[in-house]
Amino acid sequence: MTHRQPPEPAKDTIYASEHGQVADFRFDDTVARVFPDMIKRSVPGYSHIIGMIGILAEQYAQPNSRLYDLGSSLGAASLAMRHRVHAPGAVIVAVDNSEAMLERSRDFLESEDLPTPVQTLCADITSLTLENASFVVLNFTLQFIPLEHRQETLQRIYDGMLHGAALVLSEKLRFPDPVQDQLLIQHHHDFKRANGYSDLEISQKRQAIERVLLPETAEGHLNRLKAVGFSTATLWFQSFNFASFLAIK
Ligand code: GEK
Repeated sequence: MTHRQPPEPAKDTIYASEHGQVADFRFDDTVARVFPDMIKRSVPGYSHIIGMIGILAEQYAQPNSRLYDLGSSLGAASLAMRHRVHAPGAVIVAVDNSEAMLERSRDFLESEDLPTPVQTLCADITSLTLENASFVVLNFTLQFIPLEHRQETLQRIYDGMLHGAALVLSEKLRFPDPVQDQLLIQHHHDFKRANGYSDLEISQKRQAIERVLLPETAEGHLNRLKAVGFSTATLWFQSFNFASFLAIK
């Protein structure tokens, strides 16, 4: 069988030159083209979280169930799941509302021959009905959903999950103490600088993202997870102001 070749990863230089008026960040084709480089150089712990998603998916996948990757971008989490999930009849569903992202993700997802199939779906997760889900991933996606839709979106996700199913929720965080908040923002910027981003790139990206990525506190996330019904919700990973939670139905 012949497989699609994944495209060569391109370097993220989107904010390297002066933009004048910096437009709000969008997941368009320009972003999709450089996304693997962008996310690895911008999110501390990203590769670690992706690896752990594979390990967790293997544990929670139930036979004949669905594993959802919500806001799947280029399918990194779906691919990590695909490598480790062997439950018979399990299907991975990768959902994103950016057709540019989904189109590119197909190149990555179809480049390997593995037993668990992946379906891609172009849909808005705020109105998605999940069914028969044993494992759900929201890896840095909820942070882009308007605040007023987050509880309803999580409730819908919870309602589509099987008993004993797990949700991995990864998010950029803010901290109630302004000193702690500033400290971790500063060290996140040190991380980006160490990965080759200039001060201009860091500052323009910050302007582009501040109206579209609205971080909440860890306590806010844990309270909401409990409020929608999860029996257990815990922080399992944190690196500076980036964290991941595990919640069990
Ligand atoms: C990864 N999880 O590599 N419905 C569906 N998708 C959405 C919505 C929505 N309402 N809003 C945003 N997205 C990935 C990384 S990136 C995180 C996730 C980041 C999608 C959006 O198109 C983008 O692909 C993704 O959520 C967020 O593990 O760029 O920081």
